[in-house]
Amino acid sequence: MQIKQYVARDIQEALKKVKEEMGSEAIILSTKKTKGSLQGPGIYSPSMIEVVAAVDRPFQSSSGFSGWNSMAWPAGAQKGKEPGLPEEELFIQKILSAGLFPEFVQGLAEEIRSFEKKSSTKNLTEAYRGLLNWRLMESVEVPEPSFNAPRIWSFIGPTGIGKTTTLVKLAAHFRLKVTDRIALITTDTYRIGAVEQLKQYAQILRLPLETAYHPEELKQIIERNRDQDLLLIDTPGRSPQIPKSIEELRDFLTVHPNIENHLILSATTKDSDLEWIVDRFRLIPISSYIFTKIDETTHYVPLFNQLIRFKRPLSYLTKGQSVPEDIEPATKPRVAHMVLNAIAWN
Ligand SMILES: Nc1nc2c(ncn2[C@@H]2O[C@H](COP(=O)(O)OP(=O)(O)O)[C@@H](O)[C@H]2O)c(=O)[nH]1
Ligand SMILES: [Mg+2]
Repeated sequence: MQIKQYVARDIQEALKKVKEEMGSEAIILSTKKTKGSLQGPGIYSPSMIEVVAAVDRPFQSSSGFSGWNSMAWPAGAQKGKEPGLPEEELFIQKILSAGLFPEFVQGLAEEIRSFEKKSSTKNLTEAYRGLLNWRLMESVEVPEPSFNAPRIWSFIGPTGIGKTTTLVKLAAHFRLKVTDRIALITTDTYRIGAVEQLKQYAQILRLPLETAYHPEELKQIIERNRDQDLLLIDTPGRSPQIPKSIEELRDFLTVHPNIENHLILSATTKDSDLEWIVDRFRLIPISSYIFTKIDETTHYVPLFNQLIRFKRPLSYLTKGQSVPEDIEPATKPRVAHMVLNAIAWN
């Protein structure tokens, strides 16, 4: 087994170095954050991340076998005690390869390494999985169940991710179960047929639909409908590539202080794009996330990572095209279960 210590500005950069030099089968033995310090007048050395990684074969190191931290060497993996890696390291390796947000894994790895092994703990992996489940649940925020009228909800995100369908599912749900004082509003006047699509649903649900072409019009519509319990605002898909289009949307959605903007993320969106979408849409005040199309994949880790990167409650999950049934309120156990099931345990 070969071991090496890597020092980098952040965990992503450290893991990239490990992967480049040791390959993707490398395992992380320890991670540590060093404190930033003042090195002299005006010279500040920022805090760094130290990662000690190991791989079960020789590798070509560009900088040699530089001072690794002997404290990081897990007992069961010491020379002469090979071949098996300790159960905790195997577990950590699995959650790392699942792509969970590095800072989340880092905290969990520290906890797992210091996990007190009691004689009553028969199955360590199960115990670690329980701990992971617990930490996943803790990381997910869900909205408080309250219905203080009037609620004004908007649905925002790129095109084709399920904004209109989600709005209609919620309109139908609340219309059937809670109140008929609901009004639909659309600002999606860009796409041919978008208003028509919503008009048909509004007719079926016997709900009023109003169209706002300008922010000022939206403000007036909201004022006019202040006696309703729920106002649902559909918006056009905005491209994260065109910041101006998101700014235009912000002009609409800041006309009233009570508008709660739901950022919709689709489970079918590529990992790197999700990150970028969230970063761009943060220009608008986001109250909560909604995850759509969870029926089309089981690759949920990237979605979960967004909950950790930009902390906001997750309000709903949608799981198909049927209105109104393919929607459910998000719960902590449900999300933890989705992520646990998305990890390749074997
Ligand atoms: N499989 C699946 N399809 C969905 C879901 N939500 C929406 N869709 C479909 O995705 C497509 C785009 O939906 P739409 O609501 O028009 O997206 P918008 O452009 O964001 O308003 C439609 O064909 C919907 O039926 C979902 O949860 N699962
Ligand atoms: Mg739409």
